[in-house]
Amino acid sequence: MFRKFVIGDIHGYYSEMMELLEAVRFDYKNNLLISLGDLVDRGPKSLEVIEELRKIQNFIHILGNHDDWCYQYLKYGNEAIEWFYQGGNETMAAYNANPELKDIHLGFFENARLFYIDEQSRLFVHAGFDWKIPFDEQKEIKETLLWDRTLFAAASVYSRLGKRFDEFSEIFIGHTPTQVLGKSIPLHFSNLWMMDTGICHGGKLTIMDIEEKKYWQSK
Ligand SMILES: [Mn+2]
Repeated sequence: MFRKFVIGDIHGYYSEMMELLEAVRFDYKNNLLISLGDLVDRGPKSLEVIEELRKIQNFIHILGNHDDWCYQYLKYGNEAIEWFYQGGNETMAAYNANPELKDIHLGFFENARLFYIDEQSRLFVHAGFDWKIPFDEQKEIKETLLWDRTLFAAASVYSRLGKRFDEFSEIFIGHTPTQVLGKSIPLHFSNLWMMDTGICHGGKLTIMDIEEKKYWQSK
């Protein structure tokens, strides 16, 4: 069976990612994994996370803001000061210790997408989008897709009003940890799923079966 999974922000937590791939018996050849981005920084093994994900045949990488910082570093040597203080320091050090991975990972990041819409009209994006404007008018506005924190707030209002985001059947985002709402499980508001359950904020890492909505979390 072709199973499809979505995983929240991994942030270098390699062991927890492996724990989840094993828990779902992930098939590296025949299953699909969609990452909502922010693979690197903060956790102990950013480069190992990428090395592992490179082995998956059907892997879709949605670019996160941390991934973009890392990409800008690998491509142009940019050492963004805000990145440095949010885990980039350790990631840069890891690349300096493993320079042979720089070009390989640059290629990996170049395959990332700003968003993905599947055949069932589900949207996967790192942070969100401006829900007041049609998606088509903003689908290339990287800043919004990578940094938004208004969509989840709108979704929580929508869920109370019984409204939904009509352009998509479902929306999956990372970026804003569920800890901002006091939870460590994926949150479902209206037709939006918040998948960043805050592994680097005292929470957990989560993987979910996209069709069944069954999810698994790191210990
Ligand atoms: Mn993020």
